[in-house]
Amino acid sequence: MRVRRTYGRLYGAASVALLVWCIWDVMPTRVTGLSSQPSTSCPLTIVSSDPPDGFADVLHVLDTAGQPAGVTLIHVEFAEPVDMTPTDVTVLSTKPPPQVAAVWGAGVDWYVSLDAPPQPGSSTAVVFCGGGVSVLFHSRPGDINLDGTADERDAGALEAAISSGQSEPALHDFNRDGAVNAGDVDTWRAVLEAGGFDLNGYDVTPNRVLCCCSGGYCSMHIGTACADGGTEAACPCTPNPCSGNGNSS
Ligand SMILES: [Ca+2]
Ligand SMILES: [Ca+2]
Repeated sequence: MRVRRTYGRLYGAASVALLVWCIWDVMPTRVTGLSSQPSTSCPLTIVSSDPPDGFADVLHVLDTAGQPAGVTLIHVEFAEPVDMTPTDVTVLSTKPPPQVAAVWGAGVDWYVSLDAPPQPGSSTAVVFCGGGVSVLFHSRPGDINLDGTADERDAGALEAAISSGQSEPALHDFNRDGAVNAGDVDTWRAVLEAGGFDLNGYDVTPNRVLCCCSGGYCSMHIGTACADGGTEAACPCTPNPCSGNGNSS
């Protein structure tokens, strides 16, 4: 991932020293998604994303053709133009994660496509800069009112959204057919009766991207705490925040 810099014009003979500085500084800044690699700190800031950070996908896990459905395309707007490749992007999930299928874009606008939707009930993060910045989203099928349980209250919330004219396809098009109507309630009930919801007890909010120190090395996790005795460190993992903190090997 290389951060582009823009420089102003150089003025007069006294600019020689400034020119030398510019040539030095225009060298690409390498910031990778790999943990524990010597690098600079993360220079990126995410201005916005689609889905937005924290988004919960509550729709059916299958599309109208019966194929797995969910978030497979993430658009990120950075504050500063960058260049990147798929190796600069990491996907973390609380269940076996999808893989990065492609990364494309230019300037501040970049897209990441996944090879499959995140698994139902999982929380997933698309991570840049070794954990420095990320977009976190959740799969919570059926939990229309986002209270952590799929039950009759969700059918009521869906019906209320439709009857009030307050429905939004991203939040209420449960059967993913492009329209929000009674068919979504029918599909929701059919899935419930078939025992298709398996997310009771999941919470939408607590998972986050963690940078964890173990044996002097930093690795990224998603969850509520570091696993396997690791201790939480400040993200990103590059440069390694774990050396010299008592965990160094
Ligand atoms: Ca609910
Ligand atoms: Ca629909």
